[in-house]
Amino acid sequence: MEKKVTLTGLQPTGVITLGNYIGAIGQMVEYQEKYNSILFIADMHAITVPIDSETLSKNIRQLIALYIACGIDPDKNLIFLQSDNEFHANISWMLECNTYFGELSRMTQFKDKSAKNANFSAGLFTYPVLMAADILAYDADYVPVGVDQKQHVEIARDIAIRFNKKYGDVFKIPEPLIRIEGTKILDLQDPTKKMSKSSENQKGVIRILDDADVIRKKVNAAVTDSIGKVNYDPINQPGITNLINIYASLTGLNKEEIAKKYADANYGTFKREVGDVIIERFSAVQEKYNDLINSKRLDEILDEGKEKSREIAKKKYILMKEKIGLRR
Ligand code: ATP
Ligand code: LTN
Repeated sequence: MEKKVTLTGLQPTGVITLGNYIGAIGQMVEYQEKYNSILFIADMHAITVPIDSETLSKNIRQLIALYIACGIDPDKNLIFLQSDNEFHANISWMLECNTYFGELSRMTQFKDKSAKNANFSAGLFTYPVLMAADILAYDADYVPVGVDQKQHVEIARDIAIRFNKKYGDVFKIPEPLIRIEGTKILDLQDPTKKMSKSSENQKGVIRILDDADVIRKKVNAAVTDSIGKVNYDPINQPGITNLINIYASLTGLNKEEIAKKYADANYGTFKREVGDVIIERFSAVQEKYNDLINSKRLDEILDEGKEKSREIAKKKYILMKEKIGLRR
C-alpha cells in the first residue's frame, strides 16, 4: 500500500520554541517512519508581517539546521524552502480566486494579528490561501499542526472541496493531525497565552537554543498557583497543567501517570524534573545544530528539496491551469 503523505511548515520568525518543538517538529520526527513526509520553511508566510531581511535570512538557515538537529532525516523527508518554489504563489493565486472574502475574514489568526497592527498587509489576510496551496500542491493526506492552525487546515479543505466541485477532481482533501497532549504549550509567565516564537516576553518562552541554566531559570520561574498540588486542572491550575503537558509530551507518560507520580511532590521538585527532561532533550539537539549550521550539507539538502518540490508542485499547477481554462 502506498504511504500516506504528511506535510507541515514552520515560519522562520525566530528561534523555535518548546511549543513548536512539541506541537510541530516532534510529531514530524515520529511520522517520518510511517508516512511520506514533507517539511518546509514557510518563509513567504513570514513576510506577511514586518521582518528585517538580515534576521529573516539568518532565521531560515537556522531553522533548516534545527529541523535536522531535532531528528528530521533528510533521507526520509522532502525538505525545502517555500520561496524556492514559485509554484506555491502561482497556485495560491488560482485558489484565491476561489476563496471568499467572508471566509478569510473569519480567521482568528488574522483577527488577532491585524488587531496588533493598524497597517497590516494584504498578505496577512490572504495568508491561509497560500497555506492551502502549500498543502494542496502535494496531495497531503495529513497536516500535523498545533491546534492554533486547525482553522487554516479547515479552510484549505473547504477551498479544495469547492475547487473540485467546480473543476473536477484536482485536489486530495487534507486532514489536520493534532495531538491531544502538548497540542498547545502555554507561555510560562502567562498561561492564558500560547508560547510563541515572536513573543516579547522572553521569560515565558523556552527556546531550543537556550542554555541549560537559562532553561532551568525559566522553568523555575514559571507561574503556578497557591493550591500546591501537582494536578491536571486547566481551569484552576493552568501553569501546572502546562508543565504537565510539557512533561507528558517529552516523556510519553500520560497526565494521570504524572499526577500520580508527583502526588506528594512540591512544585519545586516537579519543576526540577520538568527542567531536567527539557535540558536533556535540547542539549542533544544543540550539539547536532552546532555541527550543522555552517556546513555545506545544508545547502545540498535545500538544492535537492527545491528541485523535487518544484517537480511535484508544477504538475498540480499545470493541471489547475488546464481545468480553469488557462493556456497550459
Ligand atoms: P509566531 O510567534 O511567529 O506566530 P509560533 O511560535 O506561533 O510563531 P508558528 O511558526 O506559527 O509558530 O507555528 C509552527 C508550528 O508550531 C505550527 O504547527 C503551530 O501549530 C505549532 N505551535 C506553535 N506554537 C505552539 C505551541 N505553543 N504549542 C504547540 N504547538 C505550537
Ligand atoms: N501557518 C503555519 C505555517 C504553515 C503551514 C503551511 C503549516 C504555512 N504553510 C502548510 C502546515 C501546512 C504556521 O504559522 N504555523
